[in-house]
Amino acid sequence: MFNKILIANRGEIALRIIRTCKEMGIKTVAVYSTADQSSLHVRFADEAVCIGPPSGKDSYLKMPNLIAAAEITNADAIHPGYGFLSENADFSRICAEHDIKFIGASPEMINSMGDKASAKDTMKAAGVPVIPGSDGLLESAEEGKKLAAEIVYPVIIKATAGGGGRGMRIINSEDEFDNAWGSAKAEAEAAFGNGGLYMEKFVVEPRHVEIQIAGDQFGKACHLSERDCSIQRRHQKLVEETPSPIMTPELREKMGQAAIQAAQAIKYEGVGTVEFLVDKYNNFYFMEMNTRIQVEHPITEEVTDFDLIKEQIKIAAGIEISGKNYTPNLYSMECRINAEDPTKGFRPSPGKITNLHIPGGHGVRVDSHIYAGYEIPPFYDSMIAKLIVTAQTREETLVRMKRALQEFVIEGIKTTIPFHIKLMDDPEFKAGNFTTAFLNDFDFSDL
Ligand code: MV4
Repeated sequence: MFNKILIANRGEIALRIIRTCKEMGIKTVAVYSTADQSSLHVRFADEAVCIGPPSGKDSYLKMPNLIAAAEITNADAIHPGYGFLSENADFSRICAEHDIKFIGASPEMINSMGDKASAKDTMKAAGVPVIPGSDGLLESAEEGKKLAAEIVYPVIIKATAGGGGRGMRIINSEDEFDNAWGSAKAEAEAAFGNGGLYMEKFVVEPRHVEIQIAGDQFGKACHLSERDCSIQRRHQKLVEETPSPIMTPELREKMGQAAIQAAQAIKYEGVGTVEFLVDKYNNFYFMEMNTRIQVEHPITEEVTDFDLIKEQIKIAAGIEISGKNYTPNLYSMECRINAEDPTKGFRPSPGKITNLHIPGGHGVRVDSHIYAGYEIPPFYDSMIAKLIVTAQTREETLVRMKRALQEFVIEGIKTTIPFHIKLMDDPEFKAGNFTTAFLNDFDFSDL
């Protein structure tokens, strides 16, 4: 087992990792930018190293500083959390070259899933359902138009280096094609330095359902059931829940097996997530695979009683997993509390938290790094807390979530709490009746 883990991250996830390390008897090193000097991850780690100025690219993304911090503190592993360098193949390789275990995917695994068109080819070859479309990249707009006529509009073109919706265009008819092609290509070139595009049939109003998987160094893989992440705004998830309201034992068995096939096709080691789009007939299709711990992992922990960070560390240390698949018999939901003003287009609202009350009680978990008097810096992600509620049924979960949201007091800044309170009363949401398009016509003005 590792002796000391350096956590190459900040905020709630850095704290989350420190907590598990403490329970496992592993020493911890925090790294921090000058903007995070008074953060809780710095206080709760055994050691802390300042790695640079506020900007992420000069601190949490600065590989030489992170490696130097690990070397001077004698850390034998690095946990990257999510975001930052968690899916950076170069960083994974550089850690290995310095004899530091990267608690995450190998450079090969990251690369094989990072190029979306080739990831899709790999999955198709492994027997995982994929959305009908181009075989790999499109050579030209002409080729695209020919294919679109065959697969029938609407179609979607996506950047192979993309993710989070960038370099993506929905095309409803041939007369829109050339414009969409040109702007998607330019956007992909600018954002990723890679203008490669591929095409798919556009699935109208899908659900986003992802399967949590784990694979070990012995070729064993299992799934830990699903999370429904359809409640998103501009590709930012706001609420996640498990089980998915659309799930049945049969569908879970099929999606779970597909996710395990996906993991085994790339000999996946570690915990990961296979994302699927699900259409209104419950057909499901591979979308992307994430080779990191995700923000929404706690809801899976709540219903399976696994500590997913502990599983990551154990797998990285070469310990075998049980290999058992999980069917939950509890409900869990997460609301992301962001320092944003939902009535002003979710614009960031950094600043000082002047007064704070964190909710508690049965079935309530809050993963957060905030405290009364904490100053939220403007340089990073605006998520400041995850409110995770667990109960025996979805109905009880919604009631408990609303109660916990009403108990949550964060003064001095704007947050997404009023949005979540309104959502818990929405009849369609309460009925489990929603797709990724749900928030497109949600009224955020009266919160
Ligand atoms: C799609 C799609 C419909 N049809 N692909 C959005 C981000 C990127 N990861 C893939 N995305 C989508 N791909 C086909 N063929 C709809 C989306 C999509 C979406 C997917 C998941 C969650 C929210 C979304 C919001 C808008 C569009």
